[in-house]
Amino acid sequence: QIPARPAVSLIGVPTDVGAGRIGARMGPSALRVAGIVQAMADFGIDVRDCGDLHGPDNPEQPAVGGFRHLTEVARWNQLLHEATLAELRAGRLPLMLGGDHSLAMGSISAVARHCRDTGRRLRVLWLDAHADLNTATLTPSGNLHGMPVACLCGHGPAELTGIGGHSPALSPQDIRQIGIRSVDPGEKRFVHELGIEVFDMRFIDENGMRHTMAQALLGLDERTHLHVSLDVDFLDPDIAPGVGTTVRGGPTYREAQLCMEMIADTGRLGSLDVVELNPALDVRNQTAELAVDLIQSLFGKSTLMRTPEPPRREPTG
Ligand code: 6HN
Ligand code: MN
Ligand code: MN
Ligand code: MN
Repeated sequence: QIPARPAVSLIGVPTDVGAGRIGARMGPSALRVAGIVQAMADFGIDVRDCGDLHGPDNPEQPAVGGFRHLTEVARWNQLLHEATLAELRAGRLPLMLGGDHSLAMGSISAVARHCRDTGRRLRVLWLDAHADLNTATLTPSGNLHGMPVACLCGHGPAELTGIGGHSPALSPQDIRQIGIRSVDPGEKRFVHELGIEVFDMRFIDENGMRHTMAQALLGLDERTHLHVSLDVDFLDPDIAPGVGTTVRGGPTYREAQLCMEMIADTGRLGSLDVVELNPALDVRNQTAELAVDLIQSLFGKSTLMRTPEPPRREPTG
């Protein structure tokens, strides 16, 4: 079965108001410089670049009440929620060019809303070194890019949990986290309490990426909308240095490719965040280029003929 190719809309979200260090605001540009538009168009995807959203600047202030830049993060996410929803309603697959990972609150709340409106089931694959499940009391940093999963599950300030008018946007059961290897002490307890299914690096080491992805993708059907939230720090820092929060011991290039290919094979990909790329920390844009390479696999690029064109002939004899 060859999955159909959806039309894709790129939404640039040039912000780092949720991050601990600045630079991810340049992520959308670096991905465009790495050729993301052409890379998708080259193998037959109808791709449209919607340009960048325009939100508040980074005030670079300390945390207040456990959060840094709450007002700014909320504003960016309102804008992104509307932009994501508009593309979904137009029948297109939104691809968020981040930007720090706090933007997943806006994108995923819109995806969840669209799923409710259209009777679809949602599955979120959270590819990350971190669980991003902190709250105001658990966070060691106040940085909101460490909190999107908590906010989406209804644990956070109303400005963030209520984006799109429905809280919680997401049930912990809809989430699978893959590649996790850095979780703060209080956050660890909260992962357990919410019962989120986590495939951490030890699980991947012991079982391999193939078995890991088979487990994470269990139970999808034709009504499932699959959202992938790809934090670039998921990848091993040896291959992806252009990130603010690198953690050693991540998936290798081959493991990451297999992960993307197995997602592509489901044919259920409906939306995607690519976040936390920080070009100021990158080396000759290699992390952006790697991200584009992996995105191609996620959209069905494969070494052999698994793509719709040229038309396949039935084997004879
Ligand atoms: N990310 N757990 C740390 C914190 O500050 O909450 C790091 C979070 C990183 C978030 O990479 O998207
Ligand atoms: Mn502009
Ligand atoms: Mn991370
Ligand atoms: Mn993250």
